[in-house]
Amino acid sequence: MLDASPIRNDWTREQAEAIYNQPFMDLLFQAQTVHRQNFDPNQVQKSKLLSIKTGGCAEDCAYCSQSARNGAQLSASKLIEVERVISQARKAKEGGATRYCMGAAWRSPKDRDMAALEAMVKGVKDLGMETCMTLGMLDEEQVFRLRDSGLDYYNHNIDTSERYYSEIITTRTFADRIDTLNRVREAGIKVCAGGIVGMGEQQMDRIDMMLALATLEEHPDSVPVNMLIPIPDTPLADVEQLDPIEFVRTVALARILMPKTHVRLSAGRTDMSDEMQAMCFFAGANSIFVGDTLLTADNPEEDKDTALFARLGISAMALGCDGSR
Ligand code: SAM
Ligand code: DTB
Ligand code: SF4
Repeated sequence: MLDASPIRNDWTREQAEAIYNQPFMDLLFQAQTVHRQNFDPNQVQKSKLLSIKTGGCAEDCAYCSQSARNGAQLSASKLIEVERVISQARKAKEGGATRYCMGAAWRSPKDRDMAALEAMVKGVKDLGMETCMTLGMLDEEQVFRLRDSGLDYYNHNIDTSERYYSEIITTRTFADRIDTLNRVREAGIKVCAGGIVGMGEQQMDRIDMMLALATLEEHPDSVPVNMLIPIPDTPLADVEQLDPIEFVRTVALARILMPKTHVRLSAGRTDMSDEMQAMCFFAGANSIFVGDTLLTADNPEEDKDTALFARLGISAMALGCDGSR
């Protein structure tokens, strides 16, 4: 087994492969050891998502219910009102969420939307919550405007390996994604970047995706690991289901390569047993999305997560306790 190591941005493919492919018990033990060196293993952070603009997206992401180019029958909405966002955020806070993530089905925001987006960030921040947005690609001015209105985190996923990227999305490149991530980080907004597994990729793609994140100039503050939710009428609707152990290996690799990062067990929990989720927490996941809807897809009901936390003796991470970086 490789030694638990300090923060490194120079991981090699060989090292990542060796970590990923070691016997499962050794991998879990290493991941849990790194986890305990950096976090309270019995605390999990709760974020809540809200879709502020749904459907009709110009991009062709093969997994997504919101692409206008996919066959999924989701009608396009307009950007929702600022007041509605703030009242939903208030409810999420009452339910124990500390971070509020607002997502829009855009390739990138239009300048005419910026004032409303800024007001959303300010309003949610005034509730005492951490703010996060995911709006697609951003130019420098948009990054500065969001930062100046108080945006704490920006979510922008690389989704898969550079090699597999063009099989999944053709309307933008892997490099476009990295450009936005660099702009966000350079402006001082914390980066949330992860991806999806179970899209028919090879093991090497899962390893390379985590390697790409772990060799960015700085590790992302949060890495969401999504299990594909197959959406009817999208190109990935019938993709073969991934072995769950491969998913856990991917979570463990994220934890070991990026010791101080919040690894979020994101989409796909509805189809995971309590035991599978417990294994992901043991492998170093320490954040989830709560509430019965993600952006458009189902997520476990609040009661189910409360029962899961009680079963496992897990408590919700308080605001500020996750600021370990
Ligand atoms: N349009 C923006 C963008 O793509 O950056 C923000 C919203 S987009 C829906 C946010 C992320 O959700 C995607 O990058 C992808 O990782 C994840 N996602 C979307 N559909 C998914 C699905 N069916 N299963 C798992 N994850 C999904
Ligand atoms: C992320 O990595 N997962 C979240 C969040 N970032 C925006 C989104 C999951 C979306 C799942 C499919 C849906 O709800 O449409
Ligand atoms: Fe649009 Fe984002 Fe869905 Fe891609 S993932 S189609 S960019 S909403």
